[in-house]
Amino acid sequence: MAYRVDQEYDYLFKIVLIGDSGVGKSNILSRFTRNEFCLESKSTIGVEFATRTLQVEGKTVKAQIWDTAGQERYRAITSAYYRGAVGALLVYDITKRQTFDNVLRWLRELRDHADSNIVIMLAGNKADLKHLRAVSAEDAQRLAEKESLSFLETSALEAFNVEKAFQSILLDIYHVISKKALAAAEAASTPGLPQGTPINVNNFSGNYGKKSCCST
Ligand SMILES: Nc1nc2c(ncn2[C@@H]2O[C@H](COP(=O)(O)OP(=O)(O)O)[C@@H](O)[C@H]2O)c(=O)[nH]1
Ligand SMILES: [Mg+2]
Repeated sequence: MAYRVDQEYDYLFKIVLIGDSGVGKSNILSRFTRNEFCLESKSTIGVEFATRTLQVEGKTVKAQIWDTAGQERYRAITSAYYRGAVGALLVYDITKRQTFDNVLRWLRELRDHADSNIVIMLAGNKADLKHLRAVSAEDAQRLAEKESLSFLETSALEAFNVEKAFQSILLDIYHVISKKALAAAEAASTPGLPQGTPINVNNFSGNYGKKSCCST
């Protein structure tokens, strides 16, 4: 979803949160949109999405961030969740190796269901739990480079890099959108079709209905 409207905001961008259950997706969302954190483990905070409006390169951008209601536990995220998404924050827990190993599965899911131009950021959450670290930042960085993702470690608890992660996704989306808009404007300003060599149609008059290449 990347509508351009006139009043409260210039752009509305849909971003989806994905990753294994328990990695901190709902708390990343509540930290970013309400500056709240909840230590209790709740499977869902009960919102479908939350929004926050901010400035990106002088434009007012409304980020509409979608959270799973715990469906990731049953591998039952529907394609509606991904529909129209222009960005994704793929979260794992730096203290749980399995959640990092599953990143590739989540990428496959994104490639199957989301737009091919979607901007993806990998986030290693719970960076405050350094003594329990099970995934090095180097391993994650290497994976991110291989898969062409951006990467940050975050802590929803300490409000570390959460803002930066979303700012970075929104900026990348904005660049993708403006590049597309520019290409469309250029195409629209080019009058007619590209010039070619004139051909004399009479030379082809006997060829209608005939195959132009070798079979039979
Ligand atoms: N230490 C720490 N705990 C976190 C952090 N983010 C989330 N949690 C905790 O991890 C658990 C799961 O978080 P939640 O947001 O529900 O994860 P979700 O299933 O991915 O939505 C909760 O107990 C949170 O309090 C973090 O950055 N640091
Ligand atoms: Mg959740």
